[in-house]
Amino acid sequence: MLEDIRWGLSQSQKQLPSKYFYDTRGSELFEAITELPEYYPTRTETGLLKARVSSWVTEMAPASLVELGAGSARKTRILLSAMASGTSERTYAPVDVAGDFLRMSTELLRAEDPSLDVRPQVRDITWVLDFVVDLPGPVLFALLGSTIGNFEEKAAIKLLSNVRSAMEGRDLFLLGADLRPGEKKSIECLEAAYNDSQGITAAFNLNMLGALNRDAGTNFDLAAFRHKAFYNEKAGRIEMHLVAEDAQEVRIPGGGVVGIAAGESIRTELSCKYDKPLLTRMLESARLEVVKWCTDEDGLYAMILASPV
Ligand code: AVJ
Repeated sequence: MLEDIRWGLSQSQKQLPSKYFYDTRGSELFEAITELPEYYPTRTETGLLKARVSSWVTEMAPASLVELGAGSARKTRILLSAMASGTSERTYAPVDVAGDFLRMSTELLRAEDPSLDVRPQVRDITWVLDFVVDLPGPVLFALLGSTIGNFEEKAAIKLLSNVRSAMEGRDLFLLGADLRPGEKKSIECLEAAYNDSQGITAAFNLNMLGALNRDAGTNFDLAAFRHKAFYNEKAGRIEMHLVAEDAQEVRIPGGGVVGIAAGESIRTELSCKYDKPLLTRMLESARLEVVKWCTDEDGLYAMILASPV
């Protein structure tokens, strides 16, 4: 963690890894974001899962579901019930860095359905998925919520390749991806999703500094930073920043003091947006092939099912 902070704050565009958003408070704030009127991705994806994807899953009849970045696993229930109509014994392996949150949702799922074999994996989703060898197949891998958007293209392809390496012939990969502005989707709609009127996204963004102060021993002054989020059209991504209102000095335990100038920002998140050619190309680079594709009627969001090449 200290190494990440030290490295990130020494870059010309200061940055911090977005995985540090998700302490318990951060995970709760993210849950609140998913229910905001401006934040369309969650409800759009949920709609697509129910209307389109569940029939794909039923057809495939997977025995196991590996969910990368499972969070509260709320949308997972749609996939699990689609699986149930195909097989009687189901295994669910949620993978997430947010350990407490993962344990909580695991308990809930076990209580709801004692026949479900839940095998939580507390780890970074970019790590090797070596636990998959023990799961009954076929395995459905899922990366929902446009979590892939947090990775720049090269890293995203690496993540996809990592999933691909864990896959066998009949396994499938389900990807949810937020789309770029287009004919029907405006930049305003996209930017509003990251600048909600209740300030929940701002609180989520600032919470990272609180988490770092507590867990890494830094001394960021939370009151001195302001939330900023905008669409970078050239790069095809939303960027979230924390802008220093005035000059700051931040102590990094064992790493000295870093100066932040008035008006300077720390980038806390990239949320990359896609279109079909881009996603197809990225999947192909990871030796995955698109077998199904769908979007909502407003062209906001896409779901893709891919198989190993
Ligand atoms: C969980 C990475 C998909 O990029 O939309 C929501 C995180 N950040 N609001 C996203 C997020 C600000 C979210 N992802």
